[in-house]
Amino acid sequence: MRILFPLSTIITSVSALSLTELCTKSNAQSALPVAGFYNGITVDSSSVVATIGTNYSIRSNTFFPDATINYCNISFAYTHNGRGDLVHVAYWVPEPSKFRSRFLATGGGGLAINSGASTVSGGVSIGAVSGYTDGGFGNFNTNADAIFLLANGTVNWESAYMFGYQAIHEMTVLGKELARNLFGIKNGTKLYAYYQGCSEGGREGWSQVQRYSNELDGASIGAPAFRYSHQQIQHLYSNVVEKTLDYYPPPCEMMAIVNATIKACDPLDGKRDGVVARTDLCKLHFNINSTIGLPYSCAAFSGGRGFGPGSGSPTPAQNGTISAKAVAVAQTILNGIHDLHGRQVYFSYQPSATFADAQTSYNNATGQWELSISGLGAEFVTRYIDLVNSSTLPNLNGVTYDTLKEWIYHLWQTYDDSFQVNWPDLTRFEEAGGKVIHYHGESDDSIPAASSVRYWESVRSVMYPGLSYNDSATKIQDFYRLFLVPGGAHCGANQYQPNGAWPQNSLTQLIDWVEKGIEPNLLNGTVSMGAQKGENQKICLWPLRPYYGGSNGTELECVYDQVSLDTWHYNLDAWKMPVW
Ligand SMILES: *[C@@H]1O[C@H](CO)[C@@H](O)[C@H](O)[C@H]1NC(C)=O
Ligand SMILES: *[C@@H]1O[C@H](CO)[C@@H](O)[C@H](O)[C@H]1NC(C)=O
Ligand SMILES: *[C@@H]1O[C@H](CO)[C@@H](O)[C@H](O)[C@H]1NC(C)=O
Ligand SMILES: *[C@@H]1O[C@H](CO)[C@@H](O)[C@H](O)[C@H]1NC(C)=O
Ligand SMILES: *[C@@H]1O[C@H](CO)[C@@H](O)[C@H](O)[C@H]1NC(C)=O
Ligand SMILES: *[C@@H]1O[C@H](CO)[C@@H](O)[C@H](O)[C@H]1NC(C)=O
Ligand SMILES: *[C@@H]1O[C@H](CO)[C@@H](O)[C@H](O)[C@H]1NC(C)=O
Ligand SMILES: *[C@@H]1O[C@H](CO)[C@@H](O)[C@H](O)[C@H]1NC(C)=O
Ligand SMILES: *[C@@H]1O[C@H](CO)[C@@H](O)[C@H](O)[C@H]1NC(C)=O
Ligand SMILES: *[C@@H]1O[C@H](CO)[C@@H](O)[C@H](O)[C@H]1NC(C)=O
Ligand SMILES: *[C@@H]1O[C@H](CO)[C@@H](O)[C@H](O)[C@H]1NC(C)=O
Ligand SMILES: *[C@@H]1O[C@H](CO)[C@@H](O)[C@H](O)[C@H]1NC(C)=O
Ligand SMILES: [Ca+2]
Repeated sequence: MRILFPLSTIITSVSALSLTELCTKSNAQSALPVAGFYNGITVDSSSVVATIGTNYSIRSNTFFPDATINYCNISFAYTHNGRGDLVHVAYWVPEPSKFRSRFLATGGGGLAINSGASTVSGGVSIGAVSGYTDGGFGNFNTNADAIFLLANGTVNWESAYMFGYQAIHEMTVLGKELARNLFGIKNGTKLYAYYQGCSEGGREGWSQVQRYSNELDGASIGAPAFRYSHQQIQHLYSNVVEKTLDYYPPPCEMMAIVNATIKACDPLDGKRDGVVARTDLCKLHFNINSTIGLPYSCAAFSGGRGFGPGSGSPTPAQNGTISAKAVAVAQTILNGIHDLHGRQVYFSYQPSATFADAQTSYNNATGQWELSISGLGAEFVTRYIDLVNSSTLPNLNGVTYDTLKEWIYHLWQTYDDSFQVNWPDLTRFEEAGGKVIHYHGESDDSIPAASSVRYWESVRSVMYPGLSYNDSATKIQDFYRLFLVPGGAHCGANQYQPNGAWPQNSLTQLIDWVEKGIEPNLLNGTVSMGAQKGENQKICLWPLRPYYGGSNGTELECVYDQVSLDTWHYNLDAWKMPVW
């Protein structure tokens, strides 16, 4: 263990404090950032609340190993001078004896700006003061969309920028200072600062890395929703395909296509384990038409997702054989959005991902499956383009593939400097010594895995224009490493490929990289479900791809495969602007 504060008697006394002694309102108040610390922000010291939590149990958390922790939750409110708003932040502080001179910033998911206890608890388990924010949206449970409009037609821009990047930044800068003051960290003593988040939380992480070169020493970022405008409208594409092809597949039929895809593509990676570790080889060698005519069958569920138990409305038993129409829907979805001139607008999920966006709904009166418009996509048309207080689209009448392109363009231009977070030049962050571990489930059905590949590729080509592909791919690994997780779903392990490992302790690997210089050449994954639960598997560093060789297919090789790599790169020729 590192000796953190060998010279300071003050600090020795802080380390010797019990949690009870540390966790008082007055102690927390005296550790607040002083007036003027953050230009434009005034902290309300009377708002401080300090509460002890004991024996908090972290179990089956996607991003942190099991642990039991004690903490002090210190929260307070601040205002932006001249704005009259109120922003709440909360920090979980470890027991003084377990503090490792670390700070962890956390973000949210979906339209939430925080994940509450589920991520700050993990931060405490690695000895970090761990913070989250309410963005000034009212309270910790208010989502960003709830306050996005002041009235129909009037955007609350202050909150849009808070959600975009500002709130996480402020929470982090204030929290680092709180941690320094609480533990008496002197100028010159290192307080390591990290970020951890996935999906929207991943977008928020990149928003910090791209803008603030000295804020973080490292970020562990999963499946970021950072190419926001493209990403959100992409959720509507599957529905527009169904409408255009006039076929609304029973969900069981689409799931059967996915199952057949997984079965056929599983062995292409050299190991028959139910995991499609090489969706690129699947793209190259599997003809989805071969699923036409296969039988499918799903039982009725009183609350189902159409293809199995879930929380949806009742679904009937579904039986049949996979139709050419369903396969056409599936193939068109996998091809990605093209405009009416055939030019590519965006890309899609990898084969083996479920067709979550294509979910239809059952009409019990007619006995038909009908269009069910993706709630993830619809709100970006109503609230963020039309600026009306609604999260649902009544129908897709008149909507074509060109309409999707127009919607993306509108969102892109309107929110390029707030929600869209794909700035490709990370030179300042690199020069400041920052590190990023970026991972993405290869079978993600909500954010295409190719989205992360495209950004890594953008950073590589923008930052090292003079170097060859291989040289720049080597250079970028000095500070930014991408890993595709075989079989992984959206920000978690995949119940349809249960033998795939998930990198639950990627934050620990990031810390080892930052603090000890141990480079993550492989990400460390653990199987979290099924018969192989607990098994350890390594995950290859992009652009190398996994292949299981050896006499028995158990030896992981990370191989360079140009033909496979080419399938991940798209010419988005529908746009005149570069899409980073
Ligand atoms: C926490 O767990 C420990 C060990 O099991 C136990 O001794 C202690 O009483 C528990 N504390 C509380 C407040 O439950
Ligand atoms: C931390 O404390 C604040 C103030 O009491 C409370 O609003 C918040 O819910 C607490 N956070 C967690 C994750 O328990
Ligand atoms: C939007 O509608 C919700 C109820 O659905 C309401 O609580 C909220 O105040 C409305 N917001 C605006 C700006 O009209
Ligand atoms: C703390 O360190 C910074 C940067 O090294 C320096 O600019 C500043 O003057 C120092 N402050 C004090 C109080 O020593
Ligand atoms: C797909 O495979 C899963 C097992 O991974 C199974 O539970 C499910 O019933 C299958 N669904 C269909 C429609 O074949
Ligand atoms: C699949 O079948 C459709 C319809 O017959 C055809 O247009 C398409 O080219 C086929 N795809 C492949 C890859 O064979
Ligand atoms: C459809 O409606 C009938 C009659 O109300 C009911 O018995 C049946 O359970 C419903 N089925 C589904 C799938 O909702
Ligand atoms: C659908 O398949 C299930 C399971 O094999 C069976 O129990 C059910 O009777 C079938 N329903 C129809 C309408 O064929
Ligand atoms: C705002 O727009 C929503 C959605 O169109 C509508 O339901 C609501 O009535 C409008 N509110 C006002 C005050 O016009
Ligand atoms: C790039 O490196 C890989 C091995 O990592 C090698 O197979 C490939 O030939 C190299 N490409 C070029 C153009 O040198
Ligand atoms: C890798 O994960 C396993 C759990 O599967 C854990 O025991 C081990 O310490 C981890 N190794 C590293 C380097 O993080
Ligand atoms: C299978 O591969 C593993 C890992 O390389 C090796 O340890 C083991 O001896 C191999 N088993 C057989 C039967 O070849
Ligand atoms: Ca496999």
